[in-house]
Amino acid sequence: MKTNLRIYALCIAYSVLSSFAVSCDGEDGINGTNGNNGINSLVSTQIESAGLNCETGGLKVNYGLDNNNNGILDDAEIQHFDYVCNGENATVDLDNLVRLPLGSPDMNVCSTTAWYISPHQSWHLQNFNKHDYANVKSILFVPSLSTPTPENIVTAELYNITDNIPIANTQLTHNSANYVFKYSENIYDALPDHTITLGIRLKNSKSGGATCGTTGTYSYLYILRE
Ligand SMILES: [Ca+2]
Repeated sequence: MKTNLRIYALCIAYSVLSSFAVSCDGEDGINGTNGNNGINSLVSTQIESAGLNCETGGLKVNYGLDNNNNGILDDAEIQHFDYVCNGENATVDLDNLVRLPLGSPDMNVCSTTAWYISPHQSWHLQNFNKHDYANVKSILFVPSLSTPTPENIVTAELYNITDNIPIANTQLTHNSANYVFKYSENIYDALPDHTITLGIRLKNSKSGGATCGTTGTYSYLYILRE
């Protein structure tokens, strides 16, 4: 049994190192009969966009056992994961990070599940054009979010006020009273080529009572340059 476990552990280690799925057969039993086949260990990878986990993007590598033997590492089978980030050893070069303020000061949306966006100009980012910035590697939507009602989920979305449409792939959620920064994926391609005014819109998952979602004092558009 210990030998089987050692072989099995070696199989997992091998599969992790090689990034391939491998089949780990059990060792022959004492009486010459084959042991039970082990469960395949699988590795899957997915692209990780630039953000909180990888400043400049990279890969998310998932590890686990194929418990239902379908040859696929299903979500429920993922036992642990690592991030392999591009330029992992590089330090963040703040000289190449432009932080444009959005939604400052705070916006407080209470007792409504409908989208709300502030009508005030000072809560918006005026005259933004992504082509005004040279050597852009990625652009991230980084709102600060909080909700004091634990069962409520607040959703923030970056909104193109000029054209009256949301920016794709920018919905971010939070359900704690702690103010935290949330990071979108790279939205460079989702931003239009012309000059626009951008704002944050908010909604709650629950209505009534003291249900509120709010942005913090600072929310940003991050522009990361080469
Ligand atoms: Ca499976």
